[in-house]
Order: sequence, then structure tokens, then C-alpha cells
Amino acid sequence: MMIKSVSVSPFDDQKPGTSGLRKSVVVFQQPHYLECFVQAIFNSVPGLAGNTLVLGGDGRYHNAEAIQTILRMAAAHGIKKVLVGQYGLLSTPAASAVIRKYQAAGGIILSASHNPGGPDGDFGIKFNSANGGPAVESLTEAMYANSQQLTEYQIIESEPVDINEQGPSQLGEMQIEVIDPVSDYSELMASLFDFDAIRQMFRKGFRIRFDAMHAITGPYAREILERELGAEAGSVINAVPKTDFGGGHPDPNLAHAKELVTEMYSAHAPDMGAASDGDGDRNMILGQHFFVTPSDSLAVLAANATLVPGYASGLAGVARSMPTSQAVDQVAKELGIACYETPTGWKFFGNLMDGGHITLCGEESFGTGSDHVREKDGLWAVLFWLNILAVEGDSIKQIVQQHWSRFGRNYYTRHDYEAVDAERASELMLRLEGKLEYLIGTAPNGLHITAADNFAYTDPVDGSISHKQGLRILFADGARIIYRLSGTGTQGATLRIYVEVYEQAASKQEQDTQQALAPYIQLALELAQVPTYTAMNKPTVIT
Ligand code: VG1
Ligand code: CO
Repeated sequence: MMIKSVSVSPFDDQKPGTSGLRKSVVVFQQPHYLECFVQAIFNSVPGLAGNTLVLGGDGRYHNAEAIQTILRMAAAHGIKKVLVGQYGLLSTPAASAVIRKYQAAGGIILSASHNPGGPDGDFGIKFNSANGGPAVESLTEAMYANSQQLTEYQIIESEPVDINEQGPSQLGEMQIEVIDPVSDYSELMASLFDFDAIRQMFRKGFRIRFDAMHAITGPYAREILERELGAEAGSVINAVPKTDFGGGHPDPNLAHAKELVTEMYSAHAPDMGAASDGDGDRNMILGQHFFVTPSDSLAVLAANATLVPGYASGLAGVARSMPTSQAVDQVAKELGIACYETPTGWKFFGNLMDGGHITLCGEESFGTGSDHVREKDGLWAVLFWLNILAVEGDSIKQIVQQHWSRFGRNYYTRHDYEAVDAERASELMLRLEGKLEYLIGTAPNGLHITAADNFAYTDPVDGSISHKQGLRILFADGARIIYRLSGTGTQGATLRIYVEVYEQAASKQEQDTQQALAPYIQLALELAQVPTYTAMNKPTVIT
């Protein structure tokens, strides 16, 4: 086996964001670009050589080529064995499950998640550690630092490896095992949920529509929902993964999963609607003529967890990202368990789960998960809901409304301003941050501000501190306005504004969300002079 050292000059833009390194496909297609980042991973993660690595992706454009490059670099780095998903496919939660099950030293996941794919779309790469979770911040910083000083990378020369057939093969001295991307994951799901109860519900005529959005969850959802649980054939739509996601935006929300939303609001709507994103870690849950906000979904799962076999003994604690609504906090209070507030991104939940501090966690961005893996998990959330429905016998709408009457309702929305001029977006944030201390104790538009800051988080397990995680404005009545710049976008800047209002009175829980939040949305625009800085008079996406 000939190991070749290739001399390179470093790329200056290989700084991982909220979830790995995401760039347009064209950036990744530059000669040596992917190789440099992979070498930075290998140089920064101790103990990969001589150990097992998991490799797979969401199947988007450039996935197949990138897999071949990484295999040849892994062989040059002295990796002992690579477990690679058949056809190069592995959903993000399945990759996490496989890393944990086979005690791999880590995994490389190729995905830009909910970002569009295809030659003009985005590509991405991230490293997950031996616990199955995204590399923590200190490690992603080490990768970036390494990428800035890189002078060479190592690769072997070889013919492309056949990853279309399951089974073992060899690349130089490295073993390769092409694995079924679905079976380890579906086995794990069967160990957590009452599949018999769900089967019985389907047998009685329960109908689900699952929109895989032409992305990775198609094969997983077909296998588990249709084959194992007996949902009607055709329940899973857009089930064949495409390299460009059928030209769509594989983001399960009201704006992008239009086909599903239209059906769920039609006269013949199925009992449940669900969708997942490009890499299978997000989920959207809908009932008949009813949308469950992700923050509410997390709270409902937490409140009903003991109905599900895998969580029957109760929850150690829960966590949510800072911008996520405080609905789950109400549940934690009542259950008498801890509730942690972390910065945006799944990497902050790993330590809490490893330390046994939390069992469930979630984000407002359609992400929910538990300590069964170290990623958010789209299909898992759908199965969790199915299990609750099978036990309760109520509709999704009833379950959520009962939840509100017990815990109160957290009205919640996120307004995104995409592709804003990056400099103007930072100016907006800087100017607003400068104003925050003067806002405390004032009542603009009659809304009483009690606190305002730039959120910082101290990890209770390793003591690491993450600064500047979003501007928060907190109000006397429990309402919040939060501003962040996205760390996953690839064009200009994306400004996210999150608004939340708590309503305990049952008589006021049936309002339209945008109307209920209107005074705070208005104030959010005024305080940050959003139209002026973004040159937009309305958000590009509202969720
Ligand atoms: C977004 C979401 C965040 C999520 C991240 C990765 O990040 O807001 O909650 O963890 O995407 O999800 P940002 O920095 O753009 O706001 V995924 O499914 O894209 O891996
Ligand atoms: Co995702």
C-alpha cells in the first residue's frame, strides 16, 4: 500500500459551525478542500489510528465521491476498520447508534442536514466522538486550528471501493465492512417502544402520513412504519432518497413540507402527519388540522414518557436549547426533575447525557432526542408519539390541548431573515447588544423588561464556558425575545428571532400564534431595527 503525502496550503474558512463544516458543493469540490478538513479531523482526534471509524451520509450530491476519498485517507491514517453504510448512507441518528453499538472511536457524517442539496446546493461534514455525539466545542476548535496550519495530507491510491454490497472487504491494511444502514437502528427502536401496541393501533385503522422529503429517512420509515409496524403501504411518501432531494428544501416545517401540511389540513387528513429532514435527525409532528410546535412536542414527550417502555422508570432530567420555549420547564418543575438550558446545537447535550443528568432533550428547530443515542432523532420522535397515542387513545390535538390546560401554553414562533448581508447582520447584533443593559427595567410599548444579556453557558460537567450564544430579552410576564445569527447557513447571514409568551388561562389558549405574539414581535423588530439592517420588511421563513 502506497501512502502518498500531498502538499497543500491551508484553506482559511474551515471553521465548523453549529453542526460541522457546511459549505456549498462548489466549495467542497475545490481540489484538496475535503481532504484538508478530513486531515484536520484525523490530526485533532487522538486514538483514531488502530481503531474503528463509522462512515456514512445523507446521500446528497457529492456523498459518494466524498466517501471514497475518506476511505482512502482513513487507510493512510492507519484506521483499523471502517463501518460504512451501504451505498454510503447512514442517517445522523443511525450513525450515532452504530458508533455506540460497535464501540467505534468515532464517526464521520456527511450531511448539510436541512440545507438543499444537488450541484448548486450544500454539502457538509462533521465528526462524532466515541459517545456517538457531535464533537464538543474544544474539539471543533482544535480541528479549525489544525486546518489553519495544515501543510500536507495523507492518502493511498486505489480503485474505488464497492460500497453497494453488504459485507467485508479490504483496502490496503484497513478492513471495510459495508453494513445495512437500517437494521441496527430499527433494533434499537424496537427495544425502546411498545411495537405491539403500535401495531394494534394500525390494525384498527390508524393512519399516518410520513413525508421523507426525498431524503435519508425514506428507507428507515418504510422498514419500521410500513414493514414492522404494519402502517398501510404508501404511508411513507417521497421515500426514495435523491441526491438533490427532488429539488426541494429537506426541512420539515410548515413552509417546506407543503405537500404533507396540505394533506393534514384537508377533509380526509390521516390521524397523524410527520416529516423528517435531509439527515433524519429532525421531526415535525402534525395532527388532523393541527400543528405541534417542536417545543410543545418535547414537553408532551417528557410529560408522558413513563407510558413508553424505554422510559417507564422515569426521566433523570431534561434539557432544551436556550431559544427553545420553556414548555418543558413547566413539566420538569411538576415532575421535580432538573431542567438544563444549553446553547443552540446538539453538541451541548452530550456531556449531560453521558453524566446521567438528563434523559430527554430538544430544540425549537424540530429536534428531539434522548440518551438512546447522542443526536437528535426524527423517527424516534415519531415512534414516541405513536406509542403515546397507542396507549392514550386520544388524538394528537386532544393530547396537546390537555397538556396546555395542565401546564399552560407557551405561544412560540421563530422568524428567520435569510441571506442578509453578513456585515449588516453583525452590525445589528452589535448595536443591539450595546443597548441591552439600558433596556433592563424599562417598559417599551408597555412591555416590562426584567433582564437582557448575551447568553453564556457553563457546562456543569466539564466546566467549559461558551460565550455569546444569543441575545436574550426577558419580560416580567415570562415572555422572551431572542436574537441569534445562524451557524448553519451558507449564504450571507441568517438572523433568527425567537418569540415566546406564556399563557396559563385556559380561556386564552386558543388564539392564533402570530396574533398572540404580535406585540412582542413588533417590539422585536423595533428594538433591533430589523427592517433597516436586513433591508427586508418581512421574514423569509416563519416557523
Ligand atoms: C440550526 C438550528 C439548531 C440545530 C442546527 C443543526 O442551527 O437552529 O437548533 O441544532 O441547525 O440541526 P443554526 O445555527 O442555523 O440556528 V441540523 O438538523 O441542520 O443538523
Ligand atoms: Co438534520
